[in-house]
Amino acid sequence: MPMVGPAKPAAPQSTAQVADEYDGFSRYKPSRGDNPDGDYYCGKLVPGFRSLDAGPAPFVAPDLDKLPYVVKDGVKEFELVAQPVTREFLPGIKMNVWGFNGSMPGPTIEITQGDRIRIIVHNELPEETTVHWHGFEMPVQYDGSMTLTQNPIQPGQTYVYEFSVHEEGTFFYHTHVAMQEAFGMIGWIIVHPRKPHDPPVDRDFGLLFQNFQIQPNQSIADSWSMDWNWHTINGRSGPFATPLVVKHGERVRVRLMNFSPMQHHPIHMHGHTFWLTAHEGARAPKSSWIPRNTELIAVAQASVFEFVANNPGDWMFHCHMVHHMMNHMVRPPGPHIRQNNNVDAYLANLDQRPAVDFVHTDKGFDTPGYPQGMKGMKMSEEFLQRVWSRREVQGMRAPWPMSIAGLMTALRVLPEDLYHRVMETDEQIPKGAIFEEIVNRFGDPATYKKAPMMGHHGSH
Ligand SMILES: [Cu+2]
Repeated sequence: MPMVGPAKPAAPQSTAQVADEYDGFSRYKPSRGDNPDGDYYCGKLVPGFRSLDAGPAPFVAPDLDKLPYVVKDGVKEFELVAQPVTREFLPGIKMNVWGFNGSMPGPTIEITQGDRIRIIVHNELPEETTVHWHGFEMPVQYDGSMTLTQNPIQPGQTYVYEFSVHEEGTFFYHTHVAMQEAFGMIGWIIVHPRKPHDPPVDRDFGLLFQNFQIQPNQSIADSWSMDWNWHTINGRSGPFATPLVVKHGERVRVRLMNFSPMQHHPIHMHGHTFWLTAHEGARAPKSSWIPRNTELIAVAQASVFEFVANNPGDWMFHCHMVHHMMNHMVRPPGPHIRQNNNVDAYLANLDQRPAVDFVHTDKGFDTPGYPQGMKGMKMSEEFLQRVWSRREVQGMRAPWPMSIAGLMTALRVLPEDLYHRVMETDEQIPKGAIFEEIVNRFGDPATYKKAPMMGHHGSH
């Protein structure tokens, strides 16, 4: 018998009004639950508001489109075009990468367990390719492993893949040519279960993490590189990666996937504890779920977690590697120690090397290698206008774009009325207004200091 979510309790207006609903756990306030072996500990089986009968919540990968299909003879037929594409990592910063159907990552394929799918792949690359359907248990001839299982698809040629999907879970498609993978040729394949998972979630998000090495003034990745200086989530870098916006009290699923060439990502979410419910291949039995706030995702792995959004606010959601929290990093040119000293005399007289003068007056050099004089990310008027142009960021604190870069985004947990203002109206919301209202209701307004109104651009 399908389980139905409980009647929705009235949304509280402050922490003081919130009661426990589930053995010490509340969907409306930070809480833990009383028994680590209980069903509701850290919200483990607290259902969303969506009924199971409504089917799975639609999958949302911010900043990516879905691939349309037509049904022919009971088969869902998709068309993928492998091609060079331009992707705007940050406003005005367009990179020449490779992807599918004009997008990097490619558009999302969203299907249901039991579907039979046909994917017609056109190769518009200047070289051979194949497409692999990562994780599927299919007839080997459609596996897309270059030369091992099929002849390469030549430039200008088409190849048809067709198979039935008996699995459910988080999958992806990607080229099976290594250097093409480093150029970004990847896309989601989400397979919803025939019988929706219990407990039901209200939201189902996907974040796909990638790295690229792109030298200054270049727009093409160096796929030979062992180092990485550009980082994208669903093909955009923070603060251009669009935040996840949910309603206070909802049950939320997030699927994380790492398609970086060589680096893993410890992904950390602030303000909540989540349950790891699945990895790339399948749902995990509930007895094996693990509560965490940081999850390490290795290359080509996916992790799926669920949580109850019981803590209102704008929360950081990011890779914790320090070099993955910035962008377009380059080694600053020029001397690091002998600042303002010319080394010509030293080099011209190597026999009688003049003594090296390590005397410095800049306190910064007391700590080797720091500060490095890294140039801050340039945020022009146009850049900030684009960042603020999306409804998902309305009412955030004015300087938020300064703190979210590279593999960083935000999770916004908004009480229903504030969610309505941000996501469902075209109201002009002043910068910081939504955040301040959350502090007023759930925080400590007496000690809150508003942000300096930097970056007021455009109408907001
Ligand atoms: Cu990382």
